[in-house]
Amino acid sequence: MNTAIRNNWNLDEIESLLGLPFNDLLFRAQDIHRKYFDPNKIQISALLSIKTGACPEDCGYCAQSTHHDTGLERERLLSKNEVINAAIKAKKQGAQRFCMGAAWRNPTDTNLEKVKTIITEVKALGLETCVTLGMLTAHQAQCLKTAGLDYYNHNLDTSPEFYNQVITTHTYTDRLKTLEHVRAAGIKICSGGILGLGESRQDRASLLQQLANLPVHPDSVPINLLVKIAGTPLAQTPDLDPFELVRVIATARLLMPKSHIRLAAGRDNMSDELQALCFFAGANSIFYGDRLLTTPNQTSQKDQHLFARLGIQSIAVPTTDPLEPRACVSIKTC
Ligand code: SAM
Ligand code: DTB
Ligand code: SF4
Repeated sequence: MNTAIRNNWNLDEIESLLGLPFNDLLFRAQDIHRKYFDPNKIQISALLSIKTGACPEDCGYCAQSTHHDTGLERERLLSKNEVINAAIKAKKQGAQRFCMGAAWRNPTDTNLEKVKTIITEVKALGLETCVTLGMLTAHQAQCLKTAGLDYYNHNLDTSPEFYNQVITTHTYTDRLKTLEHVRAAGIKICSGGILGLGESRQDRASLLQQLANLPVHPDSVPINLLVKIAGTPLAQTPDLDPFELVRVIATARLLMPKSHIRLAAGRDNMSDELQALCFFAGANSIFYGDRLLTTPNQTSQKDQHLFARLGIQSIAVPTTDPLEPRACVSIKTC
C-alpha cells in the first residue's frame, strides 16, 4: 500500500476505505499505525472547562448553548489559580497535555489577555498547552503563539454539507478561516469532529476529506461520539452503529498516518471491547480525567484498569519536569 502523506483525497476513495470489509480495514489501519507509532502507547490529555455555559452559538449538540434549555449553570472565567491547581493535579495524574475550553463564539481581547497569562503559567509546569476558545482573528492567533501556546483545538465537527443542519450561527468557512490563522501563527492544530449527529456515512467521509485535505494534517484529530444532552435538539438522535466509529477511526488513521487520533467524548458510554477496537484501529490519544467539559468522562480508575488489561502505556511525561523529575510511563501516579 502507498504510505505517502497525501492532501488530495477524493470522496470516492474515502468512501471505499470506510466501506471495506471490517477486517480488511482494521488490518490496513493497524499496519500503517505501526509504521508511524508504537501501537501500545497512548497520548494523554486532560481537559478543563475554564469558562462554562452561556455561549451565543447554537450548536445542536452542545450543553453550553444559550439556545437550548439544558439547565446548565453558567460560570465566569476561572481564576488563574483555579486553573493552575487543576493543571498541577492533571500533571500528577500523568497528563502530558492540558486542554482548556471556553464556551465563547470568540474571545474578547480582555479575555484573551487573561488566557495568555494562564497559558504561560501552565506551560511553566512542564505541560503542553491546548486551548479552544472559538473563532480567532489572525492577530489573536499570533498573540496566543507569543504566549507559548502549543495546540489550538477547533473542530470541523461534521461535513460541510450537513453543517447547517446542526449549526446556523457560524459557517464552515468561518471554521476553516480560524484554522488558517492558527496554522499561519505556527500553532499546532487539533481538529476533528463529532459522530452520531444523524449524519450519513457520506457526511463522515466528507468530514474526513476536509481534515485530510487541509494544507497540513492536524497534529491531533479528536473523534467525539455524541454525548446526548437533555434539552438539546439532538438529544433523541438514534445511536450510531459502534462499528461506524471504529471505521471512521481506522480511515482517519489511513488518511492521516502521522496524526494523533483521539478517541474523545463518549468513552463513558463505551464498552472496554469497543475502546480496544478503536485503539486497534489506530486511536492513540484520549482525554484522561473524570470530567470532560460539562459531562462525565470514563473515570481514571477505569482507564487504568483498561490500560493494564490491554498492556497500553501512556506517552512519558517529559523529564524536564519542574514538579518532580520522573521517567515513568504508567498513567498511575508513580
Ligand atoms: N466553543 C468552542 C468551539 O466550539 O470550538 C470550544 C468548545 S466546544 C465544546 C469543543 C468541541 O466539543 C466541539 O467542537 C465539539 O466537537 C465537542 N462537543 C461539544 N459538545 C459535545 C457533545 N455533546 N458530545 C460530543 N462532543 C461535543
Ligand atoms: C474535543 O474535541 N472534545 C472536547 C474538547 N475537544 C474541548 C469536548 C468534549 C465535550 C463533551 C461534552 C461536554 O462535556 O460538554
Ligand atoms: Fe458554543 Fe462551542 Fe458549544 Fe458551539 S460547541 S455552543 S461554539 S461552546
